[in-house]
Amino acid sequence: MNLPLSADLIAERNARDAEALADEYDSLGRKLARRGIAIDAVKDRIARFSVAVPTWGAGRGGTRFARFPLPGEPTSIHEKLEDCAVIQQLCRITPRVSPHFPWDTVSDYAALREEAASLGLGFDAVNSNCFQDQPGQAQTYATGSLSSTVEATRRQAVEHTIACIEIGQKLGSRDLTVWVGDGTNFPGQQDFARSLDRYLEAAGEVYAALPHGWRMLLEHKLFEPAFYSTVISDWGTSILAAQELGPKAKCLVDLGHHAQGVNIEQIVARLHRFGKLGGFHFNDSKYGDDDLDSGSINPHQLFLVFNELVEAELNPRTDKGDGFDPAYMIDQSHNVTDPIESMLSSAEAIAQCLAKALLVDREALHAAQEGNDTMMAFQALRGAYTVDVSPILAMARSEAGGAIDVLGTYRASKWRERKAQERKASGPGAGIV
Ligand SMILES: [Mn+2]
Repeated sequence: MNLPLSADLIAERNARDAEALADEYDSLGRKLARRGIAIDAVKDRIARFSVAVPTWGAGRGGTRFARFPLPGEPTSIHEKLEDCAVIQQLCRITPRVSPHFPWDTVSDYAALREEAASLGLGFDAVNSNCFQDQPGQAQTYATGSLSSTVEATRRQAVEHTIACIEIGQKLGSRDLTVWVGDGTNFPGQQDFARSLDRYLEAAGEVYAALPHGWRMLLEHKLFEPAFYSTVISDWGTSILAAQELGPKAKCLVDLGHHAQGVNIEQIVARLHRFGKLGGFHFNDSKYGDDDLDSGSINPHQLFLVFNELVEAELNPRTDKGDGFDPAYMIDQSHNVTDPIESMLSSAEAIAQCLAKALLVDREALHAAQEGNDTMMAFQALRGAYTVDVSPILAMARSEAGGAIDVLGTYRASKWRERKAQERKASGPGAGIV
């Protein structure tokens, strides 16, 4: 192992915080025991939880107006892995990275896999890129990709996506996430039915190339970059496409890819009901974006999503050929913060919502639901949501070798300041939007 941060620094900082944590953990343990909940069981479940981080999230994002580079941000897959290893070393629940091609292209993927392993990391779902043109590319994606009216463009998109699967096999991935920006900006621009037909035919070729044990995760998005219609626009289109493609095709829900006010926790329950919940991308939004840090705007919604995920885990749809193994990933754009700090803060917010969902008195909830006792059903959720679970997360982290105070320890490491001296500067256009 070649971990980026000093284990001594983490141990030294933890020693300072350990007594206060033990006190808070014991106090919370007594409170939960009075409710019949064993705090150690919750902590053990949190210790088993993990969420992937995307390689592109390690760099500063931007908007279509500007990107503000951060001194010391990573500019290569190797530096991105290093930063992802810092996140994992501190928080201990982000052991896998999700790569994106061609952004993360290297000549030797076996070596990249070893490099990641030496940093304590593995690889999660591979992501294709059929939404921007690359230098030297034969066909443009301006007409769409898998659904383009141009046959040669569809072929190029299929071949690229299959190439991503082949890279993923070398990296140890088991999932392919497919998001395409295909859609239109004007009424009448394309035929709704024919564009979906073309998508399904091309996606079917990708599906046919899936190796044994692989899943194809279809990520829908309501709008952007297309602003009038999107081919895979919502969970309804997504599940129809997944059902048409076959059992290895599942739906991936990105928290920010819906119309405002849509009940996303209900979508989670619906997809699971039909054995089609394949993954979840975490972020938050205030208006119509998918860019803000997880839990920064509406942590209660995140809790309600986790409440459904915990229900789903307790009730796997084996009858639908589906257990419960969703691919979780943080997917947000860090425009004005240090991406490492944002992902540490987001991983914490995500795990907090899982911990709170684990505290829900399911027996009381189900009894109230069956008895039509609306207020007590709601109180079963509220009673869990209002608990401060941070001592559980901190204890799980520190027992796994992570930091009790992740942000304080990260800042004390002066990682970014050191990297600003060592790494070459990134340009204003080098980021991911
Ligand atoms: Mn996403």
